[in-house]
Amino acid sequence: MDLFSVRMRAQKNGKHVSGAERIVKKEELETAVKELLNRPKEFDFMNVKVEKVKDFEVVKFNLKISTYSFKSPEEAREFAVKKLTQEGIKEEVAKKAVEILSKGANPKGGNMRGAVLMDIETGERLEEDKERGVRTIHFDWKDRKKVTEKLLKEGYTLRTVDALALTFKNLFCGVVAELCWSDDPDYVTGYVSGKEIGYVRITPLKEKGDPLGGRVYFVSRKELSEIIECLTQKVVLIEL
Ligand code: WAQ
Ligand code: MG
Ligand code: MG
Repeated sequence: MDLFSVRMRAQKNGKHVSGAERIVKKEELETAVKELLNRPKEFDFMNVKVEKVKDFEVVKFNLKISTYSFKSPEEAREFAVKKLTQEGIKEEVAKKAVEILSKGANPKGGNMRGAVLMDIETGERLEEDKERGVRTIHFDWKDRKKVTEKLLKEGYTLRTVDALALTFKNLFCGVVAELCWSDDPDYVTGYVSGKEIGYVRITPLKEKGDPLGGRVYFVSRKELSEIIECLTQKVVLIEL
């Protein structure tokens, strides 16, 4: 089967506003390009890159999904730390991750484009470029349409659809656990994930109106280069 990766990134006034990827068969290319073209509401620059996929792996999604609601971000963040410790992350390391995201993970202020890589032993940040971080790319649902219909019907959101696939690729690549909440000021549900705990949706991980968000990938330092290579190079199609 010939597959193509279609990646889109759009900017407005020099600022990133939207980005997404689809991995599709040749006959679905036109639809995918159109869909991505229409994704950003406004933009003044767009780059659409189409590449033939050389190697790919199909993996079966096998995380349980759960949702927990709290009265405040403080309680929700405490719960996130507790779940991360159930995945084997030390409490002080998990707390440090929450603190980094809550202050804005970019050392220059605000958000990063990609994720923080955090040493599970020491809590040190291991990503080389701390403004950009590491971006997980080259993953998609094998049957995105079917998965989207199913998850929306079950009450999940389009963000869940994308985040589930992203975090599943992360865990497949050797990331031990992940902490995430959105940079969208209106989207306050985030998650922690891991092979044991599954995909744990937690709301509200921040106050409404807060523009800060990000991702922390907990990794073992000795696997760092393999993990980064997998996250950025390996093409993974996920079957629900
Ligand atoms: N790879 C690594 N990090 C990324 C990527 C990527 N491909 N895309 C985004 N990030 C980082 C970046 O720092 C963003 O600022 C941050 O994550 C948040 O990104 O209801 O929408 O796209 O099931 O705003 C969770 C869904 C949604 C919870 C998270 O994140 C649910 C979301 P956003
Ligand atoms: Mg996004
Ligand atoms: Mg966002």
